[in-house]
Amino acid sequence: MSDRSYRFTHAITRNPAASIIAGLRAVDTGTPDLATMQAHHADYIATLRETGATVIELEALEAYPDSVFVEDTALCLPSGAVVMRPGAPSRLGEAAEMAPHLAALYGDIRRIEGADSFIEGGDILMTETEILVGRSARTNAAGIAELARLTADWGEVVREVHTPPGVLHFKTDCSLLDAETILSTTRLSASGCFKGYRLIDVAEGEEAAANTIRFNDLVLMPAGFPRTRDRLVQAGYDVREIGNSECAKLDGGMSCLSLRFTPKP
Ligand code: CIR
Repeated sequence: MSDRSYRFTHAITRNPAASIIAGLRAVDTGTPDLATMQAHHADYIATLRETGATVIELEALEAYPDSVFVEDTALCLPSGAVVMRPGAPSRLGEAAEMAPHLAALYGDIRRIEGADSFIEGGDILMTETEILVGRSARTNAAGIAELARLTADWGEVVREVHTPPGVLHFKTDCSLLDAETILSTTRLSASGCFKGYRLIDVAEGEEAAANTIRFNDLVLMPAGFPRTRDRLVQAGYDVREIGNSECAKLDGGMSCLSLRFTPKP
């Protein structure tokens, strides 16, 4: 069995900028505190490194308040990387900033280029057998179709699904835990999009715990969701809780903070 969807040699992160206080958010629940966010971010990076992976830390980009959320800028696959075209106008330029860093590690870089195509990495869940992409306010049918075209000769199968209404990204509500298992909110799994996978539901009232990452032998999850943590521990996962209070004010979580991949030069 392959394990391309959760075993990686590398990750890329970007340090939070002071401009993070101007980051996008659906609901204003307070101004993020930069020092606390930096401390959480350092803990996140140390945990990724604990698995033996190489973590490339990029410098902060003041011009892009949301640039700490690097996941949205690209999709890294075993055969190559695809540079995204974010649907948030203030984030479009972040993808171009990421491209050279990926080009240094991958021999084959492709780009979503259609003027009407929008797609963000947060809407994409790679599993062992397919790439699920949720349509959302940031990701449209044209973006998904372009991704499918660009990756077909790499043997990738793209399946279009739906992000629940009012939810920022598809992966705000789900994460891959291993080759067969997905952690999901019930509002998302109720759509039937995970038929054939083993499902673990987040505890009721802990929907914000759905955005975790399986990275090598660890599962990184946001701190503060004890019932969901217990379910994951009971299921046998090696769980690490990371503070996420500041990123949560900007609708960000564990997956948003890194690109995870094994380069193919
Ligand atoms: C945004 O609204 O774009 C950022 N404030 C949060 C992005 C979170 N990214 C992700 O879920 N992949």
